[in-house]
Amino acid sequence: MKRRSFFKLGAVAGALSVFKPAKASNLLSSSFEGSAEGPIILSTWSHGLEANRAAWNVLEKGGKALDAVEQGVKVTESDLNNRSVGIGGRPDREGHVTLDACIMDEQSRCGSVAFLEGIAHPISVARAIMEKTQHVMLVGAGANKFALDLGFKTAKTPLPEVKKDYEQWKKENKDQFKKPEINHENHDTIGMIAMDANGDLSGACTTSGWAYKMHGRVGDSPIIGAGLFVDNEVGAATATGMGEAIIRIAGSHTVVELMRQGYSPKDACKEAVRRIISKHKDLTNLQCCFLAIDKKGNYGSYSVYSGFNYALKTKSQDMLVDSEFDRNW
Ligand code: SD4
Repeated sequence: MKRRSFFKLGAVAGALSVFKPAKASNLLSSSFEGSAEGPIILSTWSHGLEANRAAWNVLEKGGKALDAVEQGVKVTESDLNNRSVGIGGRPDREGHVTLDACIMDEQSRCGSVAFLEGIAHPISVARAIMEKTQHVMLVGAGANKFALDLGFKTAKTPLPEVKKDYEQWKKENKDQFKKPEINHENHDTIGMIAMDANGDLSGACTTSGWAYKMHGRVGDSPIIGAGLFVDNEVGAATATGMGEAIIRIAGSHTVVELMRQGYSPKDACKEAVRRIISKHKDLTNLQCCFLAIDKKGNYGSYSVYSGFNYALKTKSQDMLVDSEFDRNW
């Protein structure tokens, strides 16, 4: 089936969502947010714009989506000013910056790393686990040893300025078990999904996770099926936001399976958000966002609260799109 050409409903929905504090579902009746021909890259949040451009350098030369997503999210991992991806990230409650990442390709091969410390590119460690071991996931000391054995670049974390913020946070937060806060101020995981010129899909997701989390906590981002899922027959999805809620509904896998059943990417994301909302009595600060693409190049997103946006890159587009959402903050 021929792919439809892009139309700017996503941008229109975004503009409306800025000006009208109503449920976005009331604003746009189309079940499609957008559609593109040829290679396409989608990634979460505004840092995705720069990441997408690096990924595009791979795809425009006819490269594979797998290489594109790895190169793309590495840009964000390298950004020392980014406080929730890579080695510039914020630490857990005990002062450790623990990094989570995963990658998945068109053959359903996948690699994942969690609770990794002091390694500059968790996404490449995840890829090495996928390509060089019989396993899918390595965590903690074993993952660190694996990365060091392969000669991965190291870094001292937390960065001095991040440590200063952490010391301040400790003074102000004596109650270590206070309710988590993931809102429009403190989110930044990058999830990237891409389709190459061959029509093959891959995805990558990388984060330092929820700032000041419990030591040992792992979120959705490195969990295949939660923070990321790719099925080359159907589509790909990634997630950002409160990892615990996303894991509970196996979020990204749910989105891909809904697309298999015929849901558009946007409607699949919306249904995943509906499930999250229905399973939580208290939605305070419970932001969760999904972003998806199908095999025809249709894409869409949906979030619990307003404020989520994603970066889109195609041959003719390089833009940030505001997601539709269920409720305003
Ligand atoms: C986590 N999902 O560790 C990540 C955090 C995130 O936007 O995406 N924040 O739960």
